[in-house]
Amino acid sequence: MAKTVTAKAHTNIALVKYWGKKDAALMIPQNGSISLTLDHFYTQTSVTFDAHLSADQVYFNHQLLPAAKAARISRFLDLVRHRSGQATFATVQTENHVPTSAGLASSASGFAALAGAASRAAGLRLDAAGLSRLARRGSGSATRSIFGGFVEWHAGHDDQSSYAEVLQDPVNWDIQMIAVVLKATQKPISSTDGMARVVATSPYYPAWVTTAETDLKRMRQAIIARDLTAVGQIAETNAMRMHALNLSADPAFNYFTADTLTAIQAVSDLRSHGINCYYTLDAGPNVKIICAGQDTNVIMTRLQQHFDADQLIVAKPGPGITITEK
Ligand code: 2P0
Repeated sequence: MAKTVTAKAHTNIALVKYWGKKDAALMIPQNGSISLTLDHFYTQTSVTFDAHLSADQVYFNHQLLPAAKAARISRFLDLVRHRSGQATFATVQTENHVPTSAGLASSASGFAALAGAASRAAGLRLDAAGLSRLARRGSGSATRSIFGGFVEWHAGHDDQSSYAEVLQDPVNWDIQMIAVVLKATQKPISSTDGMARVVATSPYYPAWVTTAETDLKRMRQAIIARDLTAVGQIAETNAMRMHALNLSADPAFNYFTADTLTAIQAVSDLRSHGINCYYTLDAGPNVKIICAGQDTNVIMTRLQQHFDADQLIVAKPGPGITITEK
């Protein structure tokens, strides 16, 4: 009997962002990044290599995906087959507990879980850094979702040197994110294409790489000091600089909707009333608010002037990947 391996990986939100590749084939980023893994959003994926199959079968939330939609997963499985000397196709069952394609980084938890399940099912025994390197080949942000808590992805310069590690886990101080889940319109451009356009055309890109280095240094210190204000300020500025790259690309693009700007304004208002909260934004309309648990009620009350309660999700720091065999 072929063995089935199941992995569960949580999503992460970058506080210092990855936005640009140095090497698209190997997924080597232009700069390092730092993230917080969240407990609320995760992907659970089971992989079984099966000699009876004539093609990979990928089920997403119990629906069989057409080959075209499963192509990125099959390419990733090819990499695992190549490394393990495995020649057979696989059944992949994925359940996503992340709003898909809404800027809540489902590719991060998705490829981290796939890397964990597929590598173990194929007989590879990778340590955490090895898993992180493998997940990177699926999607850059997945590099970080192997680990829990605060995580840093070292940019590196080749396959071996580009991987993530834990900065702080468990996170035993009061920091959380409130995700404001906004109506997802059609994404204007994928992350992969958006960042490639920015690297190729934004005149500000060299400044991004330089300031990211400074942000990484300051963010590491802020995390060690358990300084919510510093974490929030650095993250907010870094996020807006990332989005400024998009606005300065040729042709320009952005991921904001009117609701995004409403949520940003609400955070600024709260702050002017003495509430210590900050926002970050990824490749989608959603706003993630960095704050302390003790301020949850006041922030929720303010946001509910504009948004429904079910659009507001409180997420605490979450764990690293778990892998089980049966
Ligand atoms: C991040 N994002 O650091 C950045 C910030 C979104 C904004 O990584 O091309 O799906 O698969 O490596 O990882 C989202 O892009 O892109 C992302 P690929 P990915 O979290």
